[in-house]
Amino acid sequence: MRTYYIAALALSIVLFNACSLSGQQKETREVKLDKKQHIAAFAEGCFWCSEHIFEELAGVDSAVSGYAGGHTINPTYEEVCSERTGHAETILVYYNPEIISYSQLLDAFFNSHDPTTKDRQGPDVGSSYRSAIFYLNAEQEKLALQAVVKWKGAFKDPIVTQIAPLDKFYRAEEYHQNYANDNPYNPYIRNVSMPRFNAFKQECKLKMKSNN
Ligand code: MHO
Repeated sequence: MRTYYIAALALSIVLFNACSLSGQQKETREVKLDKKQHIAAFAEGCFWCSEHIFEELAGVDSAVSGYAGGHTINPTYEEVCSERTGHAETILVYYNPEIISYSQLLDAFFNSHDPTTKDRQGPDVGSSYRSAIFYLNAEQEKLALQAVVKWKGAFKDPIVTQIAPLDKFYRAEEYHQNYANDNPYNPYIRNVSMPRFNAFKQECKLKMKSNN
């Protein structure tokens, strides 16, 4: 009886550990930031739009939609939309500095949204849609502050962009990745994202992938 009890206890410990481990692995969407890679993090409203815009720039290897700047762990899209987690819809931009510099990415950032509307971008309202530059190091912080000075004359109202260190970045759910390309007939993509994308392509002087 005693042997049976010990065996049952051992089995339940093994099962408990296996379950909690797989749960953790499945649930964590925090992106480990590789110091060897060149990465920028920007929030400028809906990430469906910003991911699409930045991926169009020559020198950008990829952009990932996710959440940054909040205070909860592993937020879901619904939690972020509730405006109770403090996160902003953010993209991580992986870029090649031999083709595009961080300063040029900052130019693309200020050229692709309205940084003067607090907690709002176009039709989307709430702090999850705020304008923010999440810097990864002191050099990026310095360049971001310089970019605000450079761009302030371009807008009628003061720039309200938050400039803060990137603490954690959580990858958004997979259906949010490449959303604009995968859902061209979605009314939001047609009526909000595409006009924003086309205006950016027209105004931005940087080299685009499709113009190569
Ligand atoms: N208001 C839009 C925003 C999408 S975006 C990913 C929507 O709910 O469809 O925040």
